[in-house]
Amino acid sequence: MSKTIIVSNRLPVNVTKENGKLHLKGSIGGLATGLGSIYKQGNNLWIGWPGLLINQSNERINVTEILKDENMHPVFLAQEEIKNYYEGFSNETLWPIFHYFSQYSVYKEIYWESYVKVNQKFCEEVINFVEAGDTLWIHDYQLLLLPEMVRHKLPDLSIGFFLHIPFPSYEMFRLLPWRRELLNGMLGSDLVGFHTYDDMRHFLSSVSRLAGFGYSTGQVNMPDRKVIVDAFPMGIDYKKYAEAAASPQSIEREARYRTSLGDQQLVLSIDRLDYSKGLPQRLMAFEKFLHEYPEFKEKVSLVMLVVPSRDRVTKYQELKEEVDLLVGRINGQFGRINWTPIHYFYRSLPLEALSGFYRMAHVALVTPMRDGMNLVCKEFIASKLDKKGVLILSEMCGASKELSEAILINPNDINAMVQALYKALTMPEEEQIAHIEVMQKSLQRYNIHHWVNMFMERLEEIKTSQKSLATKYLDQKTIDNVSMKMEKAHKRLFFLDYDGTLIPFSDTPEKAIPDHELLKLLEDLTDDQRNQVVIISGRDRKSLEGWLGHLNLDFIGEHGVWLKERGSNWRTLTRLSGKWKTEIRSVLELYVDRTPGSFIEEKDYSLVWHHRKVETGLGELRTRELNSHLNYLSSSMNLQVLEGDMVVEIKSAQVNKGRAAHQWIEDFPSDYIIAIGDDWTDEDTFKAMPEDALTIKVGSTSSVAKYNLISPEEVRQFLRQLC
Ligand code: GDG
Repeated sequence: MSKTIIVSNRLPVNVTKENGKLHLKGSIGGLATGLGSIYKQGNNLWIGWPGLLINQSNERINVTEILKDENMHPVFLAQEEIKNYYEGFSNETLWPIFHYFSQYSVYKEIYWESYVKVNQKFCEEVINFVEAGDTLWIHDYQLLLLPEMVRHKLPDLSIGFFLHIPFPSYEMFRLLPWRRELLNGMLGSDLVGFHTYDDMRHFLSSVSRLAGFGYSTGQVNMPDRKVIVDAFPMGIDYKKYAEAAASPQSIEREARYRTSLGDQQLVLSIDRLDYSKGLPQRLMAFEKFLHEYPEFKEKVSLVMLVVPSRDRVTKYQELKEEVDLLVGRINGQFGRINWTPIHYFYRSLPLEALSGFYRMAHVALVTPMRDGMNLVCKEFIASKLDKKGVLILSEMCGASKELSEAILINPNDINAMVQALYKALTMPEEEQIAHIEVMQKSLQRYNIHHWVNMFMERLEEIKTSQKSLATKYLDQKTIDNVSMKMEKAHKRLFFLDYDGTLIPFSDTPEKAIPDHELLKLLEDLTDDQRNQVVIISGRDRKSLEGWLGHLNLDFIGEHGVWLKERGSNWRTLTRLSGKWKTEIRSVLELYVDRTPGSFIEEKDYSLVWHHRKVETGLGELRTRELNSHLNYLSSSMNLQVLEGDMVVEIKSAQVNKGRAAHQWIEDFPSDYIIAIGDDWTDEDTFKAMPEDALTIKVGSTSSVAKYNLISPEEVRQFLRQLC
């Protein structure tokens, strides 16, 4: 039976050591709850670091045994790996860049080397457990290289990846010395998920600019497969927080806090200690608020819970000092015997305490500078059983895209935060209820279970479509079959497209010169007198003849305008006029002027605008403009506008490859036909083929062709076998 394996840096439990004895403590995190429905079932598994340095082999065996009963498997890290891979590359290199704090990012070769090594270590553990048909779901920035490493070993495995932190814009991401390796690592997945559309957009932009793979509608086109990229905003375990808020323990906690605090209004702030959370700015805003609205003195307090985190990293130690100083300054400045403006806790609290705070707070002040999603704000909303309360939320966190009923602020704008605090603390109850109600409905629906289901279903969908593609994949059995048919045929006809079929694409059209291997292959293929090989291409006559004219080939050039049998001259099927070119060329010139790097290629009966070397994004933009520009002109002039791979081609509507191929078949009867092409212009060729012809699409997109091969290399291998 196939299984699902979850992989993350940390396991959803904490292994602790007290008085020399090992203990297991379940994690309360949302991810653990959400994925609990998966990893706890059957022989499913969660692989990760248990969060503790364990060196002794007997202890390692012990931990492995304990975890086995919980469907978990540990990856043990050495001290130096914790330092360089985890604290180093993950938290001092990736974390700051991904949260737009590039000035804090440290680029050290030793960190990188350890990151690669530990990802490999994870890969080995995964490989030990994974079997054909399994599904792998990898989590977060500590394991960006893992998808590709596993893919390398198990090419057919279904691999999903989810990034919990923001994916930065290209301008940030490109700063990383190992940017390409990281992207390629992620692209080992079948599905890459982010919290928001913006993260997804940024990722795709980096992929196209740095890794050189094109994309369309959330799909990266790799040479051998497709990678789906999508947004899956993570939800919380809504029921758990609503139930916790209703529990006697939380109610009792609230009552206890209330007695100590009196009837002040409470503003709540809960985060891990992290510079991405905007703690100093938040404190400054509260300070300014007390200055500007002195009537709130003694009437409002800020409860600030800061959970210790990464305290061995210098930047975090500095931040801790800054927060301590600010809290001290504000309390010293405004505090009275009977009133403390800020109640500051630097520790972690149990869920019922957290829930008591959520219940009691009038306002939640969630103002990160950057945050992938932020779950605290969602938990606050779910805990508001009476629907009274106000959420002030930073625009810079993923949750702001869903919770538009909150008061949204820019965390760099201290004045906006001051005004937001005033608005929140004076908001009429009906308005509070109306806002909370809308947000609760949405959070109830888009909860953690929904998130898990959406991701897994999408991954399953991709797997199914890959399978159906695999059934069209030209496998060895079919090739043997084809060879037998070929053997019986006295006359065989080949229609072979050139660019993207026999040769990979290159920067400029003139660089796609046939290499020695290809020339030899075509020579061998045509050596057999029974084979007639027609190169059917959009290329002009001159290029085709110049590159391949010395071989025993036939040609259909310019998408079917020109035909040439071996030993004869070029001929056309119809009398065509090229008069239209003057007018269209002047339109294209305009686009060349406006688009550096683009150029026009002129063929006898068509014009092509190339934008392969144009800045990413600009080429696509100009293509859309050009298309709408040509729309009107082309219909009145009976022209066809073809959008190809980084090109727009304009040609007479009277010609296409299908028409020419059809004519060829009539003129040269044969017993067996093979047609291979990659482009959508080749679809016309496929359609023109008789029922018993073998049609092959190069690439993994849908086609009327009967079979698929993935790349020009595979086409060559196939033809070589036929030779
Ligand atoms: C990543 C991304 C993304 C906090 N203090 C205590 C405590 N917590 C719990 C909260 C909440 C969780 O920790 C914090 O969740 P966040 O979403 O804010 O952040 P992370 O989990 O650090 O980080 C983030 C998330 O992944 C999910 O994809 O949202 O953007 O950075 O659940 O309640 N829980 C208890 N005591 C505490 O003192 N019990």
